[in-house]
Amino acid sequence: MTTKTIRAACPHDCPDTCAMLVTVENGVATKVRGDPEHPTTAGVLCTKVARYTERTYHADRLLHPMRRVGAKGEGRFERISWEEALDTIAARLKEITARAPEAILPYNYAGTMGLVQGESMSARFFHRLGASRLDRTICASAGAAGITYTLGGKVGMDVEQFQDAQVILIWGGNPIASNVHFWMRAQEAKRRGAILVAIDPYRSLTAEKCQIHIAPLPGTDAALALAMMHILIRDDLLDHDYIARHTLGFDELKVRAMEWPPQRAAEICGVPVEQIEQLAQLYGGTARTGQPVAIRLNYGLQRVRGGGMAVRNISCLPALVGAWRHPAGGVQLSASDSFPKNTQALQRPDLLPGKLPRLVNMSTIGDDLLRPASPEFGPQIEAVIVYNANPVAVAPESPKVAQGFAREDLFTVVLEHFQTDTADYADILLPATTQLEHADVHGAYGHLYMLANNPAIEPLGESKPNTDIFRLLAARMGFDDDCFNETDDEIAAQAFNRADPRAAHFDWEELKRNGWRKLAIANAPFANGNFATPSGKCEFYCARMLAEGLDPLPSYIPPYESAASNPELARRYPLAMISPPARNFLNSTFVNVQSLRSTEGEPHLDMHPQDAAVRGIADGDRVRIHNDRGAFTARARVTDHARPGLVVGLSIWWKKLASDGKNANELTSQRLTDMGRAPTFYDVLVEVEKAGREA
Ligand SMILES: Nc1nc2c(c(=O)[nH]1)N[C@H]1C(S)=C(S)[C@@H](COP(=O)(O)OP(=O)(O)OC[C@H]3O[C@@H](n4cnc5c(=O)[nH]c(N)nc54)[C@H](O)[C@@H]3O)O[C@H]1N2
Ligand SMILES: Nc1nc2c(c(=O)[nH]1)N[C@H]1C(S)=C(S)[C@@H](COP(=O)(O)OP(=O)(O)OC[C@H]3O[C@@H](n4cnc5c(=O)[nH]c(N)nc54)[C@H](O)[C@@H]3O)O[C@H]1N2
Ligand code: SF4
Ligand SMILES: [Mo]
Repeated sequence: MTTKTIRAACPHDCPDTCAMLVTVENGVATKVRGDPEHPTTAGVLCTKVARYTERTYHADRLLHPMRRVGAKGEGRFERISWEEALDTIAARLKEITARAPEAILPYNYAGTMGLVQGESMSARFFHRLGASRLDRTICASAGAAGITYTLGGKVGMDVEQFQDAQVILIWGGNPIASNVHFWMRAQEAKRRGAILVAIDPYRSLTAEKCQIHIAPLPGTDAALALAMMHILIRDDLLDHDYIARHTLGFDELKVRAMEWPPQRAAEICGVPVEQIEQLAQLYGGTARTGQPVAIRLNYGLQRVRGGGMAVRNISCLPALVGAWRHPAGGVQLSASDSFPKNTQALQRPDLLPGKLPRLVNMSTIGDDLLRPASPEFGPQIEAVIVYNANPVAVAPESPKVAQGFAREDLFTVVLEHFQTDTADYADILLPATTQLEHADVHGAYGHLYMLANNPAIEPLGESKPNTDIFRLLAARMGFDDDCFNETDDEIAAQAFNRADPRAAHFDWEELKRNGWRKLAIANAPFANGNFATPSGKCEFYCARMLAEGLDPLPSYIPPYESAASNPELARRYPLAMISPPARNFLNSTFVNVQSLRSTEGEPHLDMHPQDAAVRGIADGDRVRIHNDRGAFTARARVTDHARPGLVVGLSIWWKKLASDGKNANELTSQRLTDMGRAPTFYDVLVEVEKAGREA
């Protein structure tokens, strides 16, 4: 028997991007484990990816190309050859391209975060084709815009410093479920005496384990941050020297913050005013004593109308108290802009035609698939090529998304591991390899290491890496540019820009051997300012925002759907619904892995005892959750983990694995955020009623 250990990287859309070791026995991957030597992974994988071999060798893996034989959405397919599949696709794309290349749309997100299988050959292909460009907004673009206006990019604290913080605000995130290697640091900080504060409308697994939990109504965090600024200024808990040297617009900010006495925010957020006072005193008072105060900001709070502004307001706080002076102080939302990715080499935007093709927002795919041709929109979408994504389950206002994909005249190709809700609508379904079967190179958004993923096993069945599939399609389309012949290895070797000092030591051969290498980035990156904003300062006042029609100062933008902002709607639908990640799923990935689905059980809806009582709902009842956009059913869990006025449906379920064939996105809306054109998944009003007799 031959046994070997392969260095790999977890491909999932998770901040932790773990370094993995794969045990391969006689060509079969038998075990994956976390690399004990990698500082952030520390030998630990989450429960989901510890089961990666179960997923890879799952009996339902797609192993050969297929053609749809049933109705769209029905999920009936028959096996065809690669030749036939590729010829069919190329013929259809050629025919459309001859008339209107923009009628073709790629649809992908972060099913894999790999820089090669994620978006390299595919981007080259669609650029060369002149297809519509996809605006990739479904997750993070509101917060990205907010933090970029303020700090200059998605940059901030290093996760490896958090254990030395004295106060950690865990704001809009549930790291026990979604960022466990940060949580390990936060727990260490707690052992060393730190106070952990969760700011989350829901008493999540994480909030339960923090000393302090503040539960604002969804979409109101910007007001909370403004009141914190008010108190910091009122009580002079400020670092005047840091403000004078490294920030822009403090005088204007002061005027704005004075409009936000804590009482005003308390009413908007639905929290006691004392909690806001306590929070600001803890944060500012601790910083005052010279100790590090840190904020782990996460994307949960920016899935609402004012999400970009909320992130911006919170990103201003560290500069006010001089927290950036310390390596364990500041804020981290995402580390992704710390990586000098060589997008030019990977994706070859120079292949785009002279006139830039239109942008189609992935967060409004429902409406856009149903839109006819028009001078504003351009041609109707005639073909969608889906890879690394499952829009029928994850995109907002799912009834419209499904209706769009059900269009008889739409040509849909899906590259997948499994027959997902989206795959059911494919005309041609292509089997893709998993991380164990292909090569890739990774950055991360929650740490500062570059990682290599070496293939551990041969592709299962006839599956192929995304790159191969697009190479083959490029050849059939007659694209003869050299870049379509590059191997995955050659692509990976160009992933990071070595002219940038942060990645000057990037060496693909070395990375493949050793698995991971940290970027060269100073601790306490903003101790002396040097923000990547136009002014080089933390911009409390942001001229670019004014130029783009936004308030240049921190402000509060209320949710679209709340009792305060839309009382008429709230009379019919009085409860706010959020649908954040379930611990055992990763977005909609892993929902079909039996052991993980069994742990989650079935779709649940957490609701407060008061809200349940007035509706005659008891714990364990089946309930129907509905609004004007749609309805789905779930099993009620009556619990004070949900604050009054809030219901929580942990997500993202495969629709077809729920008893009613639906999930929380039946009710979410396609309205977009204040900045970044992002979806508002957690800006939703609903009503809940007891469902009919047990199914
Ligand atoms: N296990 C698991 N891990 C994951 C994922 C997963 O699906 N499952 N998804 C991955 C992805 S794609 C991402 S983007 C990341 C981060 O994904 P996020 O969406 O940030 O998810 P969480 O970290 O779970 O944090 C969400 C928390 O924000 C809270 N929240 C909701 N609305 C508000 C609000 O208005 N204000 C505040 N303060 N809090 C609010 C929710 O109650 C929840 O506890 O996680 C990644 N990791
Ligand atoms: N209601 C609600 N909706 C949400 C959210 C929420 O919190 N609530 N969260 C939102 C967020 S933050 C995000 S990021 C999106 C995520 O949405 P998506 O990016 O669509 O994520 P997944 O649902 O995990 O689907 C990824 C798919 O890619 C496939 N895949 C993985 N690797 C490969 C590969 O190498 N090749 C190919 N061809 N396929 C591969 C997987 O099998 C999986 O089916 O969902 C959003 N939707
Ligand atoms: S999903 Fe996140 S925590 Fe789990 S193994 Fe992957 S990177 Fe690590
Ligand atoms: Mo995400």
